Amino acid sequence: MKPDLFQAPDYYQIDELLSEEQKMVRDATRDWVKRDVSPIIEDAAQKAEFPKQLIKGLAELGAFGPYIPEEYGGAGLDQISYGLIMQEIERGDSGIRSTASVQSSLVMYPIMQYGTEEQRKKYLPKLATGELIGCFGLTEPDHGSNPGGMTSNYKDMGDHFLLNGAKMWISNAPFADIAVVWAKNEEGRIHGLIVERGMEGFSTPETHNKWSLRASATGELIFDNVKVPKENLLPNKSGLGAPLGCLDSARYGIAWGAIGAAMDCYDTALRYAKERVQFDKPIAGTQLQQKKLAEMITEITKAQLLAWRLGTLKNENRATTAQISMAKRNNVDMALKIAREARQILGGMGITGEYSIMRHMMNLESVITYEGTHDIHLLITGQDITGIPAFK
Ligand code: TGC
Ligand code: FAD
Repeated sequence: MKPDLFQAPDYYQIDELLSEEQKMVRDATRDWVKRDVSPIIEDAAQKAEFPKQLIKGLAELGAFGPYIPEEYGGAGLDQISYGLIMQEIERGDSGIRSTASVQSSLVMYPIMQYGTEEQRKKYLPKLATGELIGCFGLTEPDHGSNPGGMTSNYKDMGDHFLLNGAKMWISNAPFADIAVVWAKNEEGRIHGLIVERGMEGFSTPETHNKWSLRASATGELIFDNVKVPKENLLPNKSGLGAPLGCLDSARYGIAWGAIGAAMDCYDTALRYAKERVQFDKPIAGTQLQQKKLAEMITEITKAQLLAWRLGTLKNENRATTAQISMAKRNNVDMALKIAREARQILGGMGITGEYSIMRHMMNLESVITYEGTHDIHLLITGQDITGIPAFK
């Protein structure tokens, strides 16, 4: 892979909107990605292996629980810092950002928000240092966009719960130490349970042959009469709103993360277009390539402003589910379109692993599908503006 010469575009001086702390956190993550992720990520993706050696660095950056209070091992940062960390990590690779998103927003967040003080103290500090890695089991083979229809279930056996069912498409599942699993009780009410690797009847087979997110491990969670201790139930929220609340936090991070992937594609294509000579002049001097590059920087700038404003609302606890959903949909769609255009600017070179663009493009096909598909997010906005749900 070519050396990482990334220079971040900032067409509207958005840096001026950031605090010193936010810029410091962003720059530390940017340096780490350049030093530790860029040199190894293409090889990891080609081999379809999650690079576990990055876990320590992610933890040291504060990427595991950026906004979790320091007393539980988190970094105690604000929401814009969290977003900037996700942006920089996804500039390196969406799969690595996935690991950080899942750990922070889908594992630490529910334990923090819905767990007991004992659960917080037991799990959060170890998740923050990467000593424990978690995964989040919501999607099932027959219930993806409609998680409320889930059939995973648990029964009260007196001194423990008995869990049965299956989850699929679970990021980090093959090597996670714990899983936050959503299942229905005997009344059909959804609750979160912490399932630990090693519990009898719990297995996590890996999903192979992915053309996307190859540097992230994906798998199933199978529960065959798993005895879950009663103290592993997350007691403080139940119903579909509990997992959906976690998704708000993760989707917010993805809205920023996608900007990172788009910035990397744009920056690579701009540099290539200025260097690549055809018909005796750089292709950057042709009207067609300039149109592509001009549209890219315009869309990136709009996405940056959207994310920054959303982060400001989130810091004030005012961001709604529908606002977060719009930013996730818009920014991922933007990034995927930019990746496709950028790949064309590189001609044949665009399909090789010499450059990051094709990897970003393939990754973004998952990002536009997980945490709610593009269509589902259109319907969330549709419901918000009309008051009429069109899911069913
Ligand atoms: P609906 O009737 O709208 O809501 C059910 C209940 O939940 C409440 N609620 C919320 N509560 C808290 N926070 C939120 N954001 C909430 N949104 C809704 C709601 O008030 C209601 O409460 P109650 O008391 O009335 O019961 O639910 P619905 O069944 O109609 O579904 C709505 C829909 C389709 C939008 C939702 O199901 C959805 O978002 N589907 C998409 C599924 C999805 O995003 N799955 C993601 C799986 S995790 C993942 O992909 C991780 S990838 C990680 C990585 O690698 O980065
Ligand atoms: P489906 O729900 O079957 O949708 C298929 C198509 O139908 C889509 O185009 C969808 O938009 C459309 N559709 C569905 N309903 C409607 C409707 N009402 N109106 C119009 N169109 C509709 N899940 C987890 O729980 N944890 C994870 O860690 C996790 N990680 C993932 C990692 C990867 C790499 C991938 C690919 C997925 C992951 N997921 C995870 C699952 C992901 O959230 C689901 O794939 C996603 O929610 C869509 O569900 P589905 O794949 O079953 O598609």
